[in-house]
Amino acid sequence: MWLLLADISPVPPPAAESDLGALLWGGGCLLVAIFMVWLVRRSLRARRGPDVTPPPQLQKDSQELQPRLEQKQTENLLPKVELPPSEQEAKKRAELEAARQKTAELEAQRKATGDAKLKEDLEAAKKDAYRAEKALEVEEKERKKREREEAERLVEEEKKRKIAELERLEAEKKAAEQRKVDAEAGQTLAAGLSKTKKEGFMARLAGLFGGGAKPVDESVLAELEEVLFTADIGVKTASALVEHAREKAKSKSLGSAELKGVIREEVRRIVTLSANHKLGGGGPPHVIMVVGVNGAGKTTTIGKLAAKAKADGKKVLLAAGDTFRAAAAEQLDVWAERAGAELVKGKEESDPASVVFDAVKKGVEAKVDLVIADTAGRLHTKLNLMEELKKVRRVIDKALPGAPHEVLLVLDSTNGQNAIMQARQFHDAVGVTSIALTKLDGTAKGGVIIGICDELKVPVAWAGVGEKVADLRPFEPKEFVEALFDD
Ligand SMILES: Nc1nc2c(ncn2[C@@H]2O[C@H](COP(=O)(O)OP(=O)(O)OP(=O)(O)O)[C@@H](O)[C@H]2O)c(=O)[nH]1
Ligand SMILES: [Mg+2]
Repeated sequence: MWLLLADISPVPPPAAESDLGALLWGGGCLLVAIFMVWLVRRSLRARRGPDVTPPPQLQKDSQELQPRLEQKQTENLLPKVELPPSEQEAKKRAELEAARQKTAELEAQRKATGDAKLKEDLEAAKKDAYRAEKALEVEEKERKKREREEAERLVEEEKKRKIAELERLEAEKKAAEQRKVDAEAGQTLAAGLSKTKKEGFMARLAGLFGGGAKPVDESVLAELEEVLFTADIGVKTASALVEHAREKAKSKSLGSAELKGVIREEVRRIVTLSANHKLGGGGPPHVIMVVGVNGAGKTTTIGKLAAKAKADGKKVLLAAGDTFRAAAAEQLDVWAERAGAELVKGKEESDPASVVFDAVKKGVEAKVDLVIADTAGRLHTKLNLMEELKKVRRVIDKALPGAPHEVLLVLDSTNGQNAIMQARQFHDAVGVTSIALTKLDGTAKGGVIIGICDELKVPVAWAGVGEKVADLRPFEPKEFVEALFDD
């Protein structure tokens, strides 16, 4: 150190022989050293920032305060619960009031009479009042504890409710996704029409169109007429198609392949009617009344539509308006459960109109998006089916003015031309707005679609191509024409 200071000191050390000078020089160096150490410590502290360590007593206080602070914070989050005082608390309060009253009376007596003997009684009464006060405090504390427990229980209950709600929403989302997957996994319209194409009139037309460049003369047109008249498209539509082909052949010479193009184009024009596949648009709720003869596939179609609407995230309610068969409501119940829809049903043989009325009312109240009403296909009383259906329609309008927004007629395509006849009857009675043609998968009579569209000008909205939920396809004219005419 000595050597170091000697090195850095700007003043050379005094001569060794001067003791006083050496002492002064040493002291000066020491002061410089102390000053430098102080400077270094100061700059270090400045870099570390101020020392904020609280004094020990303060530390202890804050440790004790922490849990109380946390408790206070949780208490602030708890709902306010006020319980009535227990019997015991009420008793203690009455005792305290009595003791206080007695004290006040004795004090007043003593003041008025100056009776020194009352002093002892007064002391005893004050003690009683003090004891009663303490006992009441214990009871009040108990009540506060119970209130806190109740508040905690309510919070816990709310938490559980929210978790259950989240789980329910999650399950519903999953079910909807599953339904969407199922809906997309069904048979295509082309697969459903394969019998019509391979075995029906289309197979015979294919033979006719396969003549290549051979000109379309009267014999070809006669053959076309014969095929179309025996197809299930109805006489009127068949005649119109032949007439159209004849006109075309007159104006310019046609080859067989061109004849196919002419018929294809005319069929496309006939079946292109605007249909609603949204299962919505009216209301809310959008109300669909489903009609059709027994066995046509009404209930099955309703189940499939409900599953579709649910997959689109809609809230759906089904009305079991076929009250004439106990099994009908049960069947719809199964479909409702499968689709995740609500069901309103009445007693067997109860008035179908009243069941449907209740269902529409309930749909409005419950703010559902879609109500689909099933109806009977046959009545085993003397009642007239069409009159009964008209009544149901009127009643729906009473329950929700402007409803039903759709009257969907379900037709069994295996009935061929009979289906066209049925369609006309239902249309006259209840004003059909769209058609679901079922069982296309099991028949070669798919051409009936052309006849229905042509004669009624009512769009075929849905095509049933199998029994599974997914086997109901929105009927697309372009897809239909391609399925029938394209190789
Ligand atoms: N293959 C096939 N079968 C179908 C289709 N649609 C319905 N079905 C079947 O047709 C039968 C009758 O269907 P339902 O839905 O009970 O007919 P409904 O019109 O309600 O009959 P009722 O209640 O008696 O008036 C059932 O066995 C269905 O599975 C379809 O598109 N393809
Ligand atoms: Mg049914």
